[in-house]
Amino acid sequence: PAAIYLKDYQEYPYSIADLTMTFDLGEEKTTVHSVCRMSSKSGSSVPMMLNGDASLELKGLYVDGKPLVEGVDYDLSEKELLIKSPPSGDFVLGCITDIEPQNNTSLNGLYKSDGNFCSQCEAEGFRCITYYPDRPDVMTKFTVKIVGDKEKYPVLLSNGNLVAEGDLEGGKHYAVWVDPWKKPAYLFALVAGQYVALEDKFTTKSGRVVDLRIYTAAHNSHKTQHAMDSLKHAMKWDEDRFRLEYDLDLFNIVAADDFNMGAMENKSLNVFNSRLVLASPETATDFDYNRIEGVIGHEYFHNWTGNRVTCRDWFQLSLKEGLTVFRDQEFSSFMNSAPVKRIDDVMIVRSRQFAEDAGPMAHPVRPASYMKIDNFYTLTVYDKGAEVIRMYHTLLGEEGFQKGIDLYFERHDGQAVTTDDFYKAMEDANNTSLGSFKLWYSQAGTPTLKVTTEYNEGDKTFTLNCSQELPVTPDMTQEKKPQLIPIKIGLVSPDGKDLVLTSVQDSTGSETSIGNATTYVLKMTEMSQSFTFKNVPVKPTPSVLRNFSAPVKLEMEQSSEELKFLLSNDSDEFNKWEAGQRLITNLIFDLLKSHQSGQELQMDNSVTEAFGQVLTDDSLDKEFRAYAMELPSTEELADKIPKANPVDIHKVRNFVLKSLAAGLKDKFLQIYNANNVKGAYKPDREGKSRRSIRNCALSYLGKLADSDAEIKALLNTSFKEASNMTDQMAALGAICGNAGEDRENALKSFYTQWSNEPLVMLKWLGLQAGSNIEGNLKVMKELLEHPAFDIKNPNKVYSLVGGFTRSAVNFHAADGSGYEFLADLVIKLDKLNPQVAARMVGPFTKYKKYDDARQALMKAQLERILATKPCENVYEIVFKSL
Ligand code: BAL
Ligand code: ZN
Repeated sequence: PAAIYLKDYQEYPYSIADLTMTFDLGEEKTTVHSVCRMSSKSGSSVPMMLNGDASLELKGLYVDGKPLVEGVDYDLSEKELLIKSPPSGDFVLGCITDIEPQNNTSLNGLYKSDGNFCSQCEAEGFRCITYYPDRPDVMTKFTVKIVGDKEKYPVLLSNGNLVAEGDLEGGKHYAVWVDPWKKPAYLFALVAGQYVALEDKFTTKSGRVVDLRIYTAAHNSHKTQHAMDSLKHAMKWDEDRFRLEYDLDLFNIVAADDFNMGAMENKSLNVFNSRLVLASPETATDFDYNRIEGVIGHEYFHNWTGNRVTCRDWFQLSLKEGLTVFRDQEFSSFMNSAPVKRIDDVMIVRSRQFAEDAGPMAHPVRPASYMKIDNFYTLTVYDKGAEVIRMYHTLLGEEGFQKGIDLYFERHDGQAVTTDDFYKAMEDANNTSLGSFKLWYSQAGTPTLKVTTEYNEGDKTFTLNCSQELPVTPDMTQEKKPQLIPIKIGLVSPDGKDLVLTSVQDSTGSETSIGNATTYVLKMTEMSQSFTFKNVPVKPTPSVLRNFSAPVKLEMEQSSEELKFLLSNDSDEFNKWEAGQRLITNLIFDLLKSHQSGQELQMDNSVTEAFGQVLTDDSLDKEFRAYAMELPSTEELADKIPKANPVDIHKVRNFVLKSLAAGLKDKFLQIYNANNVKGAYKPDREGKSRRSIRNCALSYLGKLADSDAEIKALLNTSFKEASNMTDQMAALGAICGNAGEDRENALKSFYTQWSNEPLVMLKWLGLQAGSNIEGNLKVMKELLEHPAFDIKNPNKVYSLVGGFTRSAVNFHAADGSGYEFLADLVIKLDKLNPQVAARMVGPFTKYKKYDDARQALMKAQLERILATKPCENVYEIVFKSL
């Protein structure tokens, strides 16, 4: 496949006044008749290219009622249809295609899930339905008529408003939907099948009454209340924080069991992967409840950031995704603990996005080229993109940021635009120049920010010497320019309080008066730059990059004493947590050296003591304390060192976990007991915080179960008595850390209890797949054949196969058996579902991070996959990796 380049963008030469589609849904074939009223933008006839997948069967093509002849009027190839000389004025283009949704295992375009029809068109699924200019800058008003069997498909849904419905001969019925808002094809949706709806209403601040409906299969109808509550909270929050109101009288959500993505923001008809919409206390964890709230918000927020203003081309994907992720993060922070949410988001960026940025698929937030856009729904476009939006916010403040947002909508409502347009709106609204900030969009790779500090006792000044290093990435050979990095900083005095900052001078000589704040944002614009704070009465401990003010790797020497000091005193909760992370990371790397040189491991008791203090500090939120006790993942640790041996890292990390568990056993027991409250489950903050620290304690205690009968008994009781899925999974996870009879029994009993709940089975599969018990590959092979697994269902693949790749011990087994297992599955998936197969190749792309032996083994599997001539999605990733 050939690469597509941003620099080659050209406007589509035709505009479409409206599109009328009729879907005749059938069991053998579905017929799609589309009629576009079109006109040439230039007033002259130029060839017209329509996208169309090879799976389409073209049954008719006509212009102004006159059939077109292949070879004469148009040429048809694998991926496109070219009409050679369309009329130069207004005309009507009609197209009839037959498709087979029932055989569509790619879940792209129109397909069937659990007997129902369902669609997914982002990014390029519409071309699997009909021939059409399937690109986001071609926008039009859709009218959709759906005809189907009334008994099999009683519910017929599409975008916009239902304007007509009725019965037809032969047991059929129809519905006609009109969407008054123009939209690109990727936002089209169609759903037809057997559903029941939870109904509610929301009145917008200007008085519009919106009907809200969440559709599910009847047996899941009791699991939609949380999604409905989340939707209403999101609608209200968007009005309060962004002043954005919903613009139709109807908002529908449908849950689909087979879905490649998490969810999709089709105009007024969001389709959700059922795992991100269905929840009950018995079957969903606090984590699930939070995810559902965040994703419901995310898709709803797209109505403005994505639908009302969309992307000009797919290179601009982060225009809508980065911004909408930022919005959903802010929503979740508002609904829950803001510091914990920030920590959560940073953990994802650091453990996964940084790795992507350092690998063969590294690309800027606005990529310059791609082969398959499906491969660019990445952590970089989404999560680094959200960090870029957050930096605007940090630099401009809430008020300045909102002014920029207002101007963006004022200028671009109803348009398909670029990240440059967004940038310009932010600058213009604030009457400022953001200079080299724009480079965050076009330069890939994670900058390293190096900081050294000096305190001058005589002058009472404190200086930070900063330098940034921008790594070479495969996408860009020329030297990178310095990016504007906002560095949020505080100086903590020896008494633990933040010092008041009065003024700062940077190395270019300019001095800024700060006005007595205790936190300040330095704007670093050069490769090297120093900043000197004046009137600093005592030598402070610097707290740098507060709230993770830029997505960079901070390199700054701070002693264990300084880190312990920040862990107990930093007023910035993110940096308080961060101090603990740095402290424990340093310890793990010291121990790793000992381990690799054959020495016995020895825990640093002062670290245990420092963690014990945070754990028991009642002035802190319980959930925050649980997060502070969490160690950096093996993945994140591996990312920090060259030629990493993941199995060694896992062993050392596990040693530290066990040592903390042993050293703090009494405290963990006391916390577990104090928070082991019986009573009805509520997904509120108080309940979530309590369960969070209870289950953190349980998880640590689980590390002692193999040698402590009392703890073993506690785990089993905890599992048996659990009255909600959060506690049940926590107990099962703790029990499953150790091989043996208890583990076997608990897994069996869990399966018996939940085998009829596919979403709970995902947890059962994922837990076993991620196990670090040696030799678990045998279990994986059995699970592949287990009735709870189905290779055609993306969720099951993500749980089982994705889960396995997170097992340091088994995926990275020294004999390469884990790698071979993954490659076998990728080859199988490649024939069924290219998008899912491409996601599963991901772990191989990081092979250069590992030791030589593992590199060779992983590379051999990549070569093996390539030799099977995989689909374009898989090909792009494998080819770029090699
Ligand atoms: N637009 C694809 C799914 C999402 O990011 O909302
Ligand atoms: Zn999105």
